[in-house]
Amino acid sequence: MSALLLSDLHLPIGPSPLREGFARFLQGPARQAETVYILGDLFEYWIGDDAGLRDYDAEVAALQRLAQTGVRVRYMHGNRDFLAGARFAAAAGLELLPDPLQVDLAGEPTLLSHGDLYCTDDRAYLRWRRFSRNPLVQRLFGLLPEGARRRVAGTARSRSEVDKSHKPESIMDVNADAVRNAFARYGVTRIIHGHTHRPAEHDYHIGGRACRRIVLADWRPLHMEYLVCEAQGWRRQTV
Ligand code: LP5
Ligand code: MN
Repeated sequence: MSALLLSDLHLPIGPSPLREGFARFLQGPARQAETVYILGDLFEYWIGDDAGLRDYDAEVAALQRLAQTGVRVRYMHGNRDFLAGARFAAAAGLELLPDPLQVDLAGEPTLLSHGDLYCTDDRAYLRWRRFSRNPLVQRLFGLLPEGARRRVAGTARSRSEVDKSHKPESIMDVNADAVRNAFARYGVTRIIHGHTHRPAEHDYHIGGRACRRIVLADWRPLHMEYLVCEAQGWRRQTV
């Protein structure tokens, strides 16, 4: 049996080829898998389960239908949808995961992560991450009316796009030492992550072990890709 992994779909609210593609994925290849891992940034942004469950009711229902077929759905937060909570997990029939998560994937010790944790050169982002993941900040944000939360999310999205346009590309990728430290700390031979939107494979030699970092592809209307991991190996597949 196989595990399918995907991330960074950034599904928008409203009609989109990306949402159609995800629906095809859930009704098709996902049903042949043992486990589906969604490694963050499934949604454009998530401002709370109250709004999110309405904004993405079709995806939540389709995930629940997939879970009811016996496929295990496991979900890791990204930097856009870290507010997806217990109500979302219950409605979608999925399990929320810590980041990172060590798993045995088709017989290989593997570390799964959204990937932003390894972007340690991006100090401004790490400051934002610390602030936005602060439980008190999240609790205060959750007390705002939905409209105010949407405005804050819109401001954060706009500010992010502006800030990214001024940053050197290099600092928005993972830091090599952070990656090497993760391989050594967890004793895995494979890391799979998203976030950077730089799909590729990177080979390392750490502690006498051949290691590989596989970066998942962000979804574009003309290229909607997921990873298949099975006993025979791994491959990239498109919907
Ligand atoms: O997201 P992306 O791919 O464009 O860029 C990311 C980093 N940016 C972010 C910010 C998100 O896009 C914001 C949307 C999430 C909304 C969730 C709800 C709001 C919760 C509020 C508090 C609980 O993650 C970007 C990285 C890039 O990846 C590459 O790694 O560089 O990081 C930045 O650009 C950091 C910016 O410098 C700061 C951006 C946020 C500024 C917030 C101002 C709004 C005031 C909020 C007050 C509550
Ligand atoms: Mn991301």
